[in-house]
Amino acid sequence: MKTPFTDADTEIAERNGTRLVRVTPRHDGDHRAWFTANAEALRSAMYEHAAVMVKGSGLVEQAELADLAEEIGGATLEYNERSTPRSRVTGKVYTSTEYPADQSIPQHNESAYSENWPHNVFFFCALAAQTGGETPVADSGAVLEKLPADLVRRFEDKGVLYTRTYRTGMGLSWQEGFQSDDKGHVENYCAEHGIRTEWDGDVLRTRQRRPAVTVHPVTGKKVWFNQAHLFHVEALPQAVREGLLEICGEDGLPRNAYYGDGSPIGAEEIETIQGAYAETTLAEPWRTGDLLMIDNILTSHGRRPFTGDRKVLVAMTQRKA
Ligand SMILES: O=C(O)CCC(=O)C(=O)O
Repeated sequence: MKTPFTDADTEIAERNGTRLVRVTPRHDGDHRAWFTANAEALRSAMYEHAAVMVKGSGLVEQAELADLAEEIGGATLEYNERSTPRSRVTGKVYTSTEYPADQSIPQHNESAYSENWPHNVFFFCALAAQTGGETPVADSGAVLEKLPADLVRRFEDKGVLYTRTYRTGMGLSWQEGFQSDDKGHVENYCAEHGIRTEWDGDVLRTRQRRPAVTVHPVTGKKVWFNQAHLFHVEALPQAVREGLLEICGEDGLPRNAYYGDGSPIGAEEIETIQGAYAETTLAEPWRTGDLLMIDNILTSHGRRPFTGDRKVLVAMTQRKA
């Protein structure tokens, strides 16, 4: 470990290029003092290993998650330009994505479809599920290395075109997606962020082109950083996919992804990407009170299905200058 932790036991879990550092603090009850003393070590462990889980963090208050995230990461961010349902808990602390317990959430770098993605993501387990419910991580550089060079080259050259149709009752409405009831506000936001818009009454279609691969500004590491495999219609279970295509047509799907020039991404390419994630994903069980922190460029996250009640909160931050 380049920057050693003080008053802590550390172990490193590893799977095919993904590493997660488990840190168990040893202190006399003052968890905030422990975090302050270890802030630099936690930051550098995220650069070195990408994912860090502090077991038994001592956090109890929901608002404290934002304070800790600001101390270790940077300024906390609002969840704007949403693609999944989350609720604000307090300030800039949100629930993690509220999808049904029996579903998995595929690995993704948070908001990689947007220009406004967070640099760090902090997940706090306020209540661990009875079974399952892990938040798996996968190293974005390891995913890139697993992918065939010709596929990476195509994606790198063309980027990804994300298409969305916001309508009430099917996926997110534009009001929820953009957190505003004002079409003018949405238009301005989209114009500022290179998003093309098309209105049909209260239905909004958007198209935005983003890179598929990026380079970490601090470590210089080149990584796979996009959500093509999650937006693509092939990511849906067959029955849902067929139903949606029948009702909305390809142009009206709540979400879809193409190559940046508008040409189709094949189903087998999506399968190859899903396979690279599957090979590199590491799932650490949650215990109530654990805190997972990741560098959002270097590490993707997802969610495993679960039973029982589960509450995971999230705070997203910029990078400390
Ligand atoms: O609930 C979790 O563990 C993570 C869910 C997720 O992928 C997200 O909120 O982006």
